Amino acid sequence: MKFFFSSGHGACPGCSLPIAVKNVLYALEGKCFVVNPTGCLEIISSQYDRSAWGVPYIHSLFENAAAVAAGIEAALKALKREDEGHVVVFAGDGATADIGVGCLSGMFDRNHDVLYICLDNEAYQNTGNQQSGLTPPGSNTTTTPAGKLLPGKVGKKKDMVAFALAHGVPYVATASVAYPTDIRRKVKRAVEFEGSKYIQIHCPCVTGWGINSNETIKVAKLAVETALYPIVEYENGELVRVRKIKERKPVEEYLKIQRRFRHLFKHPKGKEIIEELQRIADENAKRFGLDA
Ligand SMILES: Cc1ncc(C[n+]2csc(CCOP(=O)(O)OP(=O)(O)O)c2C)c(N)n1
Ligand SMILES: [Mg+2]
Repeated sequence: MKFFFSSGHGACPGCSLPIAVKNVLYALEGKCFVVNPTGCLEIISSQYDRSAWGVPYIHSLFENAAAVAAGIEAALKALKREDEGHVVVFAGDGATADIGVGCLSGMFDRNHDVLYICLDNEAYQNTGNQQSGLTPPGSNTTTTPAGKLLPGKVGKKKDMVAFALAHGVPYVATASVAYPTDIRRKVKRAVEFEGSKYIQIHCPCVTGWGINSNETIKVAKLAVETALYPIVEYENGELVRVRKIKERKPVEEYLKIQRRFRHLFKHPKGKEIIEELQRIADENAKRFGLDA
């Protein structure tokens, strides 16, 4: 395997981000221009004076990755250099669903030929686990601290797949670091589409989620096997494929091995939130036909 993202970067042991990035770059055979807003990935890979990137790379502001990518794509077209590679964004969930969402909407609306990858570790992890729009209900973060006042995050995980579909994005999918061959297949499929493509990859965070560094993949698998993180694929607005679940597991199995959810098993509101999460999983299973 040729490496487009080298070892020796600064990720925590067990971090899932390099797994996602390496598989995306591998699927593109390194033929791409990477845009990366501020976040963990940028910090672990591009600190002056060293870089883990074996492909052209630009660090954007937190909020404007989609605009920078759109500009690069337009420039490549104007220069008739679009054959040189795909424009790819790797952005965190905070950059995608909250702070960069305006630029992302503009990029989708203009349907720029850009592959936008959201690395969904379900909080602002680089700054120490603050809630984002993609943090799930009940999660303990520094801005939703579980205690007397709060049972962790109150509210929903934003549906960014629906957001992309509402913009008419031609290719939209979710994936997980637990299934790297699926990531590679989806990336290859995505770039067959002209226009914007959105892939949201579930990326467990060892420190923010409070898991053992050798349990990244186990936790990622459980998110899928409980139906809390449905793996879906849309082409031209139509659901074309889902990852079926052989024996769906109760959400407690996923929650109990993560420190961010530990309070739910003793907090007065915990039972209610676990039930809500189970309801979300059941609805996902029904809506996408996940049960095999
Ligand atoms: C405009 C702006 N606001 C806040 C920050 C501080 N900041 C840097 S990285 C980061 C968190 C990034 O979260 P996310 O996009 O989810 O990526 P992750 O680090 O979790 O991979 C924050 C809040 C910043 N750099 N710029
Ligand atoms: Mg994040």
